[in-house]
Amino acid sequence: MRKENTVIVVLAVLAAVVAATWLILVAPAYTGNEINMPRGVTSLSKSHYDLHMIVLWICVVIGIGVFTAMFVSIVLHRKSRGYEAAKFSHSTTAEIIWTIIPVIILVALAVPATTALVRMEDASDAEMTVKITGFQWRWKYEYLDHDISFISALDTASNAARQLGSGIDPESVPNYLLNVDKPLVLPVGKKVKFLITADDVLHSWWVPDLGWKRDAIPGFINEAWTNIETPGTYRGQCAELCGKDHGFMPIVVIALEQAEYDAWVSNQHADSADHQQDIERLWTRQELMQRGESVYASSCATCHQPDGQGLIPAFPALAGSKVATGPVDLNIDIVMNGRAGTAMSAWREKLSETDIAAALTYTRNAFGNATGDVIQPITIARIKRQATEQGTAP
Ligand SMILES: [Cu+2]
Repeated sequence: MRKENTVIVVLAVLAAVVAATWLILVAPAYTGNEINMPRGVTSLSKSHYDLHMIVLWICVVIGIGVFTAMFVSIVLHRKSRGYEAAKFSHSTTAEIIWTIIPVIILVALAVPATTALVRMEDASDAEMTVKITGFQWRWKYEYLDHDISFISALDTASNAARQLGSGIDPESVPNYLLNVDKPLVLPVGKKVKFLITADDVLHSWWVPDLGWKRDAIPGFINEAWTNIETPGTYRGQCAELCGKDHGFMPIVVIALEQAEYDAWVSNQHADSADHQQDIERLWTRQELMQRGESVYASSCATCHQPDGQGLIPAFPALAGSKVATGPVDLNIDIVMNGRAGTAMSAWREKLSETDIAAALTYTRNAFGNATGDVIQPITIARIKRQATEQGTAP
């Protein structure tokens, strides 16, 4: 090769290497946006990251090789320099080489990839289990070993800012749309098994720092596991288009050291004793109206609208509605079990007994509805228990 040609080849290879390295390693530092996948905080996420980097660098090397060969051929062997196109139609040697080399690369990559997949699926020997249920549009977490269960929904600040015409600048809300009222709390250094399902439509539980996502499918239980190595707060969201508020069901995981986690568990048990007392005591109408107003704002107003006028025809008005001013039993049934064929979903598992009672009392006495009814949490608890005992609970 002439000296001038060698220089062109070397320059082309150098340019390709610099471009690839800049894109992968340097650009994110300038743009402030990580364009690569996160390394995460679990052994799974780290092994996925390493696997991803190996594949990426192999692709980079292949890309540099192919593009260098292509551009060098185009530049050096161009027609204006007197080159004539070759006339051969095929080359058995070349075909064997370009089949065998990719096969070797693919087989070599399949080994670590399969190992990672097998490890991901192995939830055996877990030290604790959390059942995750997706609802439109919130998550329910049940700690099967601790008798703790709660619903986790979009935080109030994000929820207020997302409403059309709220006048709140989303930029002013910390972790806008990535924050919840009650995060999933887990201990670090423990293998935690997840049983993931859904109660209405398909959802998908996804926290990038844990290194995987898993579909939540009604009538089906998917398994996954994690073992978080670093304490911290990790955010994610539902990753399956699940209806109109799909973008508003974030996930927050807080990983605590074992001692702090144990303290959190005791706190939860104390809270649940309080909840039980809340259900059993008799509430005044004013207390229920007050609580009902905030339950309505966070859970009902998106569809039925803050003024109770609804969005006809999909979401009927509650102001003056036959249901909200008619027989109490029917109203309770619709709120708890939903209404087939309409957008009204069942709230029995999505809200506590106290919140359902408060929301019902509120909607039957607000927006000009003046039934004077007071629905006690204990009534809702009794109906729920009866449905479970009779096996009529959906
Ligand atoms: Cu979802």
